[in-house]
Amino acid sequence: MDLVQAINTEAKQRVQELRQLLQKASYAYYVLDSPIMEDPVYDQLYRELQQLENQYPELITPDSPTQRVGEKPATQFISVRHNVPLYSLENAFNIEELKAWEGRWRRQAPKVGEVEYVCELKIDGSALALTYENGILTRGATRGDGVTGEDITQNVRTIRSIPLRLNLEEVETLHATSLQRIEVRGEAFLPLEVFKQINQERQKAGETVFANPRNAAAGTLRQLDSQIVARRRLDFFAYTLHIPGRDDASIANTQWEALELLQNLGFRVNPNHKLCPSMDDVAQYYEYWDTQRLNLAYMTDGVVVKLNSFKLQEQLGFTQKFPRWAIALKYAAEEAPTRVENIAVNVGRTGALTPLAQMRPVQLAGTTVSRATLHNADRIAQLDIRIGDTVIVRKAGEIIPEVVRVLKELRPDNTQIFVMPSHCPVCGQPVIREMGEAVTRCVNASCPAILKGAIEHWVSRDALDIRGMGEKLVHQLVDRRVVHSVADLYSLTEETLCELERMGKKLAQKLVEAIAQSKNQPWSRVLYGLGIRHVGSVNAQLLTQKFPTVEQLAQASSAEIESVYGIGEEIAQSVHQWFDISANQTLISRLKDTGLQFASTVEETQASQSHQKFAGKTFVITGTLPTLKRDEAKTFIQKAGGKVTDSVSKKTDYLVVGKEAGSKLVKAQELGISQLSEEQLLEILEN
Ligand code: 1X8
Repeated sequence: MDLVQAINTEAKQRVQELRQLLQKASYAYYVLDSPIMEDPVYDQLYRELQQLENQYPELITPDSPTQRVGEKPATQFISVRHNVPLYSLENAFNIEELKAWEGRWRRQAPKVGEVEYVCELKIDGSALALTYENGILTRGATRGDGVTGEDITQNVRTIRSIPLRLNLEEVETLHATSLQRIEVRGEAFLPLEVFKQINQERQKAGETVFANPRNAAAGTLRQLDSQIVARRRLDFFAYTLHIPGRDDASIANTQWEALELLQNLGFRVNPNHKLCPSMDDVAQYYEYWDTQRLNLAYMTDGVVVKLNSFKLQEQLGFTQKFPRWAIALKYAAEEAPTRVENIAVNVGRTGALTPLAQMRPVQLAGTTVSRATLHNADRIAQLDIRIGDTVIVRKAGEIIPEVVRVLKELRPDNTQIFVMPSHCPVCGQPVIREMGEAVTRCVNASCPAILKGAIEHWVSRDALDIRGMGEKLVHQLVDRRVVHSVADLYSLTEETLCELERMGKKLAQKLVEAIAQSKNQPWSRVLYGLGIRHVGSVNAQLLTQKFPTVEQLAQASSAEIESVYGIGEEIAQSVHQWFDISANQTLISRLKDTGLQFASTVEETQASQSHQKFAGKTFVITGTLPTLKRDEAKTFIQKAGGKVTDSVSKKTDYLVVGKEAGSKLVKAQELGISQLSEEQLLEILEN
């Protein structure tokens, strides 16, 4: 062997070694979510591999970690035919429809007795078909119309949780079979955080925003430049395994086994799948995830229910469009089209003018929606919404409905463009819009709209909780000029109230009593009730814990306020400025004279402290906890006032450790950070 050959052999060995190391590290990080290597170490090994490959280009293989990001953007995508079509799923929207589906498949397979179902979360992303030959990723294609899709292999390679090389040896040995060619299907998706970030960037750049994570994922996958795709941090959950030309089920007999196999091959499989021996279990899973899905880092719009047995799946087969052995059990639609009939302008308690779309009523997430906020003039211009347009409205979780986009293709000729008024629609005074601000405001301190809003907020449930003081009553009090400030509520008499519409002696008496009762509400509620910008009820509690009297808070500097755990600069400034305004000082002094609470009692201070067991403490969670999901543990800690971060540092107070903890545990040990088991964590919280 001559010298050149010897060097080559040495380089070849090192290249192989580096690839193995990098592949393991990447798998631990992206699939197992438990890193085994520090980032700088990974980067160094990666650079070493890159250098060797530059030097010996003949050593480059398609499964090398350096091949994840391609050099040249594609000019177009090539159409490819799927070996096995990618079917879509039939939808059911409730348990009755699910039971009807069971009835249908049972009629087709009358001899079948009890069965098992596998429930999986339906991911709001974009389906991919991946082909592996001899364990190497050779093709990644979009779903397309289900029969033909587009070859987007270059982009698929950038998804870190998709293995470029499968862990074949172990699986083949275990099953005594060879997997020359397999096809894996799954969902590529954008984590919600990435989705939001992309939209923020697009909005800043004046580009149109993606309506949902599915569109964003699909749009990203069809990017011609794979460098852009790599930056978008797509992720992937695998859910179907096909072995073309072999249906003897020798390697997996059930969907449950297939999911395990996919995991063993090196794929990320969504951990929330469940084996359900009855329809009741399926219903329970569906209900559980209806609320829990809101805590996930990605969007789900339903549950996929599949018959577990491959034999039964085969027996049932497919209709023209769908498999008969699976169904998507969807959660109530949160988006729907409707028509904008008018755009009104609402003036809130901060004086902000908010344009409101008045729409033809539609059913959304189980409620009727006829109004949606349009936020401000910029948003209207950006979406280009006109009166008469057909729009898509969305209602997500607790949030008020909003217009997501305009269906421009349905725009009639006679639409009207909306113009923000130059005068407050309530008090008639000129409005202002400050430089660099999106919001138009009425700045007339005695604007009835602002006063009404302030009083409604003051009497609301989380503030002073004055029962019986509804919107209509507040409006009358302001419109008849009986009340000019929240302080005036405390001099209302039964006689004055009795002069109002629909007010009897009994009701008036009750109201006066409720108003008097509110004087016993704690300082934190009073502070919240003042309606200072950015001071919600949680912030009010944080502030009153640190500043037990109004004097202490009023005299605090911005920096002192900001030093409260959980209070940021914007909030601190807003509070400081509020107390600087003389009209507000007068208000405080008048309210104090009525006997309202502007200081915490000793009991309150103690109670709030014992309530907030983890106040000021920072936690990191690592490994798999025995019973709690990570998000659940996180919520528990946050509710007790703690903060949960992703990486261990000197600032970490506790590491919550589960099974198969990786580098975080090592680092915590190095730094001497206290560890807690799930059991210990729960014990502290319960005591
Ligand atoms: C679509 C999806 C499936 C699954 C999850 N998310 C989806 N969007 C799953 O089976 N876990 S299956 C599927 C289809 O067959 N069209």
